Amino acid sequence: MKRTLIKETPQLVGQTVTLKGWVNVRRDHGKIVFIDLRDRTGLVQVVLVPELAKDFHTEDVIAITGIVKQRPEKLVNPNIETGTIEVEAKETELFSKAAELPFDMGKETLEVELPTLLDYRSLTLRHPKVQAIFKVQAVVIDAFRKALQAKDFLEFQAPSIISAVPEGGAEVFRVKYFDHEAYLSQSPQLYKSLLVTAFERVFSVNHIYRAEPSVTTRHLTESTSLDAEFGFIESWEEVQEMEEYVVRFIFDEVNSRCAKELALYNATIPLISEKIPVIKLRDAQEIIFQRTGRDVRAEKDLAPEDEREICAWAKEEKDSDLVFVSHFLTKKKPFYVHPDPADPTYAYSVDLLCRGVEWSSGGQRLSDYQTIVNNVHEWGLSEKGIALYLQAFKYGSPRLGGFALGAERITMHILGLKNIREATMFPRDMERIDVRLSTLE
Ligand code: AMO
Repeated sequence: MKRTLIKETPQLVGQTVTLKGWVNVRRDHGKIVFIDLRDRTGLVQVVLVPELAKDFHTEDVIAITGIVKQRPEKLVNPNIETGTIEVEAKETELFSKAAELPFDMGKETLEVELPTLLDYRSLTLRHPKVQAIFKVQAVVIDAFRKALQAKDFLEFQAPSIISAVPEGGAEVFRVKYFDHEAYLSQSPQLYKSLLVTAFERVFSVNHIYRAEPSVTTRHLTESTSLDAEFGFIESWEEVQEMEEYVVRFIFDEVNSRCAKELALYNATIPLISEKIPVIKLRDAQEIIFQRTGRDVRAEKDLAPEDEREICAWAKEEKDSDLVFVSHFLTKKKPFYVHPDPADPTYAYSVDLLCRGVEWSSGGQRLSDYQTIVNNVHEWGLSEKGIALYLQAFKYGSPRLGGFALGAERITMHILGLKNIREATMFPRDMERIDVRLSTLE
């Protein structure tokens, strides 16, 4: 019989259907057995006589043919979408038997520690609450694409094996690439900027690699970067405005497409005021000093606790979970950033912070060929090493800028997850590289 998807069952009362999926939970009540069956579209309660329920247990893959029955009012389960019905089994079939489980998969929340969650990834990714994370992430990435396509940006595929290090030298993975020195890309930065000189507006969804030598709750060595870059801007504020538009778009999409997933985590979309506040680094540091007495006013960057404090300020004073911090120190930024002509110590750079953590960096880039060349020398880089980038500006470039958002950080903070690894299917960090999925001895 043709397969019916679980989400369709409430519309099929009185009809015979065949459902295929995994046993989520089994409950034995003497002469009657209940199985919550799961497929990619949801959960449904199936009622069986013990002979049909056989020895099916959690994660067995089965088929059930039965009649969809309306549940009496007092037995309606408001917690599942199919809660108004149940399926009375007439026939069952076992497709695949699951081995004994290492932990209880039937609970609403998987009660395992992070290492177990990741060591058993093939199994834990089946849990509905774990799946919700990646459904939200898929919508975040899809919304990023849609937002930029609507503004006429072209998607490009960024290379991962590169020979230049755009974001500074410390955190790179070296790759032995035939007779060349190569790296895993820290960022598609140089490619996206040079592509603006050809296509005006580009974006990419790509992996970036950072040899982060520490284990934190917000750093991965391989993460998903949502990069955008565009030309003919009048000022760095246009970059920040485009980013604000994209973030609003993402929030709207997650809100309208992920209600069920947000509810599982008791999560709400970050509060976004009519206009996300924008504040310069030095002003942010002054505010931190005024609020906490901690004097960070001469620091070259924001420390994690500063980011938390400035987010707390935005929430309290501006009714916003998000805040842009601009004008970081030019010398702390890569060679391509555009200094503010009014005070070149500071750059036309802008980070977006949300719920205590940096979500993105961006800003206006240098576009004058000779200025870039001078900077390359000043930053101690090799002109030959980035000749392809320089070529783009040598032959004419509009004024340009862009930004990059971290997909895992967005997912993590929308759902209130404690560790970025939870928002990554197969996280890479100093200690983890799936040795159990390795062909190396
Ligand atoms: P940046 O280095 O700030 O900027 O990276 C942009 C965003 O990417 C995410 N991110 C990470 N997420 C998890 N683990 C990591 N190790 C990690 N590194 C980065 C963060 C961060 O805000 N070229 C610039 C972007 C630009 O100017 O357009 C860049 O790479 O969310």
